[in-house]
Amino acid sequence: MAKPVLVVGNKNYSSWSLRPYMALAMAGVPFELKMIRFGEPRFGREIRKISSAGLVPVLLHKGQAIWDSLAIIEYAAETWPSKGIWPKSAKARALARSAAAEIHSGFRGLRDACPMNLRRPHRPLKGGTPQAALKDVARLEQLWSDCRKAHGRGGPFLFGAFSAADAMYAPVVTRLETYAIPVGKETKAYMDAVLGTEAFKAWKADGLKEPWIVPEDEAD
Ligand SMILES: N[C@@H](CCC(=O)N[C@@H](CS)C(=O)NCC(=O)O)C(=O)O
Repeated sequence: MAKPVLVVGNKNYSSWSLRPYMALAMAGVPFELKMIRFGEPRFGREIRKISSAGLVPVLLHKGQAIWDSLAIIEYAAETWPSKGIWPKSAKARALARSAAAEIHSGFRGLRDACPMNLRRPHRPLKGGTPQAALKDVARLEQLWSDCRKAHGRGGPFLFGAFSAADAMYAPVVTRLETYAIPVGKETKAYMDAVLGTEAFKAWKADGLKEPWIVPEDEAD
């Protein structure tokens, strides 16, 4: 059967693309990647040929286009149930889904001030980290600690083994590192676990080779 194709944007910048990539790659689902570059007219034309939403990521599978990072992850969890994309226990799964939904629709303060930009030198924003972003970081640390306390035994990730919740938070982890935002020891250990995965390292290595600059995602 043909492998699914995950259509993504520039690896250096596309935080939404990184999420389903991490979920599929860490679960061991075989898939191909196709990249459509931001910032040129071809992007709009190409992406609209496969999805009327006009945004990446999109998963192409069995003649269908599934768009939106969280919808792709849910589709993958249903399509490859043995891969353990969500945690096994119903209690952990409910918390993981809440955490995933929270990042999907929230944390605007941090996301707006600190766009994902893997090649940016690791240093704080010149004007300092805005209050709204710091408030989001405090919430992140609380949430991650709650998940780890309740379900983190057996591995370094939010629910022990890597799950969709970690995939959804992977771009935020990169932002904490890139913008040198101070965090506690527990948070740092979690960040190291995500940044140390082979899947993330491979994505980042490709991202660092990309020569293209997207000015709106370059924050000083
Ligand atoms: N909520 C969507 C957001 C997708 C999104 O905003 N994608 C951005 C890239 S990270 C995009 O395609 N931008 C291109 C554009 O706006 O033209 C998801 O979860 O997939």
